Amino acid sequence: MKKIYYLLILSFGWSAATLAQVEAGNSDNLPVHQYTLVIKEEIVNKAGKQVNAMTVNGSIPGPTIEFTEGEYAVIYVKNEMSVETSVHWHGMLLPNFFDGVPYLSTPPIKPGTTFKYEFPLKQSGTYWYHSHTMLQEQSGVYGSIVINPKEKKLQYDKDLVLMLSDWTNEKPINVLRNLKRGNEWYQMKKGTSTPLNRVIGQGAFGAQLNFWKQRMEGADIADVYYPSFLINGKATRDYPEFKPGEKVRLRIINGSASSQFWMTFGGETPTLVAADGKDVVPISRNKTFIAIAETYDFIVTVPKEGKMEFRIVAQDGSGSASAFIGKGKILPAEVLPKPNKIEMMKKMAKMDMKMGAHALKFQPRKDERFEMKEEYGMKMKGMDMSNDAMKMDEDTQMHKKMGHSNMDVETDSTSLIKEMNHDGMKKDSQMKNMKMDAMDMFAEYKYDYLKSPQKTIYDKNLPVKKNLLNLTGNMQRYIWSINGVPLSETDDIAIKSGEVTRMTFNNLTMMHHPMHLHGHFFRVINKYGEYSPLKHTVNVPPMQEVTIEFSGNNGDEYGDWFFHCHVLYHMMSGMARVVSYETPRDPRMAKFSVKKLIKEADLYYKWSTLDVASHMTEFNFIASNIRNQFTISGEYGWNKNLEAEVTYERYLHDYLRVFGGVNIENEIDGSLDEMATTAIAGIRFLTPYLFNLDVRMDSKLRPQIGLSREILIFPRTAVFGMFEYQVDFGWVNELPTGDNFANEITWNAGFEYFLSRNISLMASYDSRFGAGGGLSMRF
Ligand SMILES: [Cu+2]
Repeated sequence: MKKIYYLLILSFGWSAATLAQVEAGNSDNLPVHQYTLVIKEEIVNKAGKQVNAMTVNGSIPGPTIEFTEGEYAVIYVKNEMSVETSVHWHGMLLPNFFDGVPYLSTPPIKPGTTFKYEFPLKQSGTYWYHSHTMLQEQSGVYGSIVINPKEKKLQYDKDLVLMLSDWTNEKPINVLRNLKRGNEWYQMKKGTSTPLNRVIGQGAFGAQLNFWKQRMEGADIADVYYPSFLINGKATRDYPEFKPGEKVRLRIINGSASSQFWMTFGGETPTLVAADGKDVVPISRNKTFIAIAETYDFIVTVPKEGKMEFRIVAQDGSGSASAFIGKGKILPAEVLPKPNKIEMMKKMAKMDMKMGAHALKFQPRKDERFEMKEEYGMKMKGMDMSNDAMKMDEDTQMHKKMGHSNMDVETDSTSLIKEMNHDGMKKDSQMKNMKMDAMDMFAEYKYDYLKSPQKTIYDKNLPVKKNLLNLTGNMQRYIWSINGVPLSETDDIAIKSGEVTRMTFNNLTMMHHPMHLHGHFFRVINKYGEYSPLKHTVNVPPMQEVTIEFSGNNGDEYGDWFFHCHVLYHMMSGMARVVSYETPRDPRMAKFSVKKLIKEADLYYKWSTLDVASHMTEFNFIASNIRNQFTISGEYGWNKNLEAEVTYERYLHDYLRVFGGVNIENEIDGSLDEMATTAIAGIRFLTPYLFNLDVRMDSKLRPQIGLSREILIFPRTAVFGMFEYQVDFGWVNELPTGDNFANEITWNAGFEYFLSRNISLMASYDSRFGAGGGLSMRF
């Protein structure tokens, strides 16, 4: 009886506390607007296959939650899954505790529990929410947020939210595992691989050599194969309910895990009115790029006759989706050509630039940001591109001169070249043209169509703190980082209220990175200078530089905010930071260690391969995280030759690792009677031109050097080869009398034909096992 009484008091106490919390948070007594979101594991069919997914209120995407500016949002998130979850409110200005990054700012939502988020709505516009736990966003945990302004300023009749996303039938963790192991299947499946025959066919062999020399395979746009791209959960959507002549505000959100899109519109040219939730100076515009996590609002007019197409195409041209607004005959949107990666390689190879900046450094604690920027990237001598100390107004000037996609490039480059000459650059004009070419390649990604209606410049008296962030990555191992340092090896970036933080992103990779800062809006410095637009996510194109600045976030200047690339697989591979006001940690977070979040970006991934052929069988197992790798391998020839090896290796930086382990080999050719077990130690190194070099010494003091390489020669066919040379000077073993040394050469060569993601046909000749063919399977 006493117990029940006690429980009653407890539960009463709890509800009183909840009320008090509402009152505490809602100190201005704002009208409360409440939603409940239920996250569940369900089987769905989005691309021709029943797969496990995660839904919000039973659907993918989740529901649109709609508010009015000035309300107080109370959102209950109920976790009905077997794993923990979280919800982040993307682009919202809110108290740090409700930002929704588990273990950093907000407690994770354990299975079977409900978490209550609450915050005042200080803004209006189009935003979205998504899980911030592991790869759950790819599984379906995302939806849209619409906040109506107190006073409607824009003229339109109706709203339509268009949530864009990418869909995979694979488990997202397997997608990342395949990226980590370097499985080339996704590019093959998409038809975006660049085998040697195509490279040579397009006269780009020289460019290919240039890339290989810098340890790069080639130009890359998107890593993952998606069987379907979705608009509001489907590849094709029809909205016949809109009447001819009506003005519809399309609220477009890119909720993809790793796909960026080009958007095109049929019918009348639409008007772009907002970006990332903020109004912009309205501009009539059709073809527009939308990076991951960005939002754009366009006002379209429903055609008098027919239905207009809204079309998205993945940046690499690997797929599209369409929505139709209105009724009748289709007014098609422009179909964009597929980008030619080999042409891109040719252009990039012509540029005077150095690729292959480290994604993993030998000394992660050493500040080498400026050296890194100096050494890698595009060399624009005469233009002060390598100097971070560039003043803001100069920056603006330069952007003006470089112009943007829609401007006459000729005039633009001429004035820029004049400027360069003025700065004392004396180079032949051909060189300049090449560089202009290179800049033009990414000119269409510039944000020069966005102008804020109000000045966004900060008080000139505020101190400015500059930060250079080189965006770095390694495609071979799929490690992404900032300044060569992944999240797991770094400290927070300290910021202060009352100062301006100016960050320059210098992308040293071949991929685009949509960088997102939680809880803040930043100015993306563009040609409009003082009127530069405010955004929460900014895309940084390959080998390009973008500067942003921010100061505070509307009264919530405390706590730790996550800051990361919004390509989910890049974030989960280390391209993230914590930006901290360095205020005491919220006591409600005491039980939750941030280490848990940081570890998520440094997990071990495991994979194996098994070859079964007429002459031999081979097994390989690898477990690998950012710095460490364990390998178990065994080869057995039916002619009774065997070699097995277990090694541990440590990555000192991207290309260099030290290793140690044990090797077992038969002593006499064709007989397993005598087995030799030796300890081995050495280094492994990825050389320019992408050869794997293995230099080792065994416990019998026999040095050995090995070299291996694999090259894709046709769309689905790769050739591979390995060469090992071992010398025995008789320091331990006794050599036959009269011999100063003995040597052993081992080699193999063969080809592999990819049948599917996990199965290949293979044929090879091996100096130990002879010739044969069979199957190669990946697990
Ligand atoms: Cu990225």
